[in-house]
Amino acid sequence: MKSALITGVTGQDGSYLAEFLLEKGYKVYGLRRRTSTPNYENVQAIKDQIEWISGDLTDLPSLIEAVRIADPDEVYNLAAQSYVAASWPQPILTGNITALSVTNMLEAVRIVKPTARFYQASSSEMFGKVLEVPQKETTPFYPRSPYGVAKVYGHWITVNYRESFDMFACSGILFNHESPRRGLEFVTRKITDGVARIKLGLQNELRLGNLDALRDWGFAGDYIKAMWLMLQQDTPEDFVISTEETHSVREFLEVAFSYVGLNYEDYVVLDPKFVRPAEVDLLIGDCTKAKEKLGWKQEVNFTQLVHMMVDEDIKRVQAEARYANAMALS
Ligand code: NDP
Ligand code: GDR
Repeated sequence: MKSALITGVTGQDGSYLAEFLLEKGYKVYGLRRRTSTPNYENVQAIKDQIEWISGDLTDLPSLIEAVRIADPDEVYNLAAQSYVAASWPQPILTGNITALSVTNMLEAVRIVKPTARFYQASSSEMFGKVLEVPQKETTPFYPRSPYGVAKVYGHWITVNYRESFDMFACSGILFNHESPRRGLEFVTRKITDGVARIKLGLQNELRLGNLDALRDWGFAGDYIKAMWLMLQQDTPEDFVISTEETHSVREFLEVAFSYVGLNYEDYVVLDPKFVRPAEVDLLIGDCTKAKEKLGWKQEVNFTQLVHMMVDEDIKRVQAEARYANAMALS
């Protein structure tokens, strides 16, 4: 039985990856950090199948202990301060977790189990300012946020450990990927949650920032398969994972609102609070290398993704409303 250690297992990608690896017969160890109110929402269905290890990405001793306990064949380093907008008000925290802590994780693996295969969650945010379209593995980086800068560090330190210590370490440069488990502050989920609340009469407007930003949006459940495929290769390499299509925030709004018979222009309010100090205007990835070498391909397209997220949010908001009504009557 193979074993895998996942950091960030309670997040969107970690939860899908854990389910995928459990189905493949892996023993899955999940690193969880201490919080005063633990949140297992994404992993509720598999919580008892995960071997939980306490630790924090910023705390090297806890990571050394985690690798010692798990003795993993594969390590997936998904934990991060992953919200770009929060990286301006919290640049040091973002640097500590999203950048420097990648070295903590690599050190823990190098010290305890250097033969383990290591996956680093790199990001299309590293491309930032548009220098080439579409973006691929050889496109230069020009990050536009403290988050993007931190991810560039995480990316290069992973390359460096591969080259310095001959470790099987690789980075997936993943473009935006979404799902019903996406955090509520990210624009896609903010929109689908808003659509559900507006449709059910619980909200009457949706406040957003830049509607012209273009993103290459895929489904998280497809993307975690690429992470696994990268660690099954003969040699460690970095891969872009994307859908090769780009859509604006405005297009996402159109598809989401029209799906429930509404016009987004009647509800969306532009709010400068959500406009960023520097923006990534256009992301579209070329994942030819992944298609050819990994045999990876996306299964869920843009419209299916938006509809899936709206459907799930309507179900969830309805259930919450029913519960609130029942509590009010009891
Ligand atoms: P999420 O924000 O959903 O999950 C982040 C996870 O990291 C959570 O489990 C969180 O734990 C954990 N975490 C944060 N800080 C620490 C810490 N100090 N110690 C231990 N755990 C910590 O992110 P996603 O699942 O969307 O993304 C996974 C990774 O992929 C991230 O590194 C992200 O930056 C990167 N990425 C994501 C893309 C996307 O479109 N989703 C695209 C490209 C890269 P807790 O539950 O306690 O908060
Ligand atoms: P992003 O995702 O920054 O691409 O990072 P996000 O959904 O936050 O923003 C996408 C685009 O939408 C615009 N936008 C808004 N965004 C948010 N969150 N809220 C709003 O109200 C709003 N209005 C407009 C943004 O300006 C931006 O252009 C995600 C994260 O998952 C990262 O961790 C990951 O590395 C990258 O994707 C690839």
